[in-house]
Amino acid sequence: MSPRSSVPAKATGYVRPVRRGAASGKGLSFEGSNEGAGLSIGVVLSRFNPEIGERLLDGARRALAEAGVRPRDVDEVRVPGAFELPWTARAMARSKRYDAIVCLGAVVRGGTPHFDFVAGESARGIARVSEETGVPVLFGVLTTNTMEQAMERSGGPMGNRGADAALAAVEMARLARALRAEYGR
Ligand code: INI
Repeated sequence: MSPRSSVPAKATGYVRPVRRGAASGKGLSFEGSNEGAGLSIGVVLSRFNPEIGERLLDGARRALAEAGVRPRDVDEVRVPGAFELPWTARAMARSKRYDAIVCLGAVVRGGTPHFDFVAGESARGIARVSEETGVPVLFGVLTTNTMEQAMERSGGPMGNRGADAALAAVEMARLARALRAEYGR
């Protein structure tokens, strides 16, 4: 038996979906992979803070391509702000066209409580859509105190959260397929 792997999916090298154990259901182990070929991915981008959003989108596109997702299998939708991400992700999830959906945006704290409402509702709404529709919906929304922090996390020294969310979408899409194959819909 091959050793149990806890290695997360990475952009380099593919981690195959694993299913181990007896048909009795005991000892089964599942993990997604970063094999994007054949997956259909939806991307929703908040246009607010566009300079950050475009960097997140670039990262997501690149990560999906590196994972083997064909550009023609990636649909992109742009919305005014992060508050509109859940509604749009729900519409896309209900279409049943996508294995996973990636939400991208940047909510940067200003001097008012507006930040908390937008960031909180966006995060809660995205989680709810994922739970209710059964389609993995990934949270690639930066919530930062400053624009500088957002720049650092959108292709700067702290990486690119758009790319991270896209890669997580591929992994979750693969996991969802593996779990459906095992448990049914
Ligand atoms: N939307 C964002 O995506 N990021 C923000 O930082 C932001 N701020 O700070 O206000 C923001 N607001 C707009 C909001 O998402 C809605 O588009 C708007 O309230 C209309 O519903």
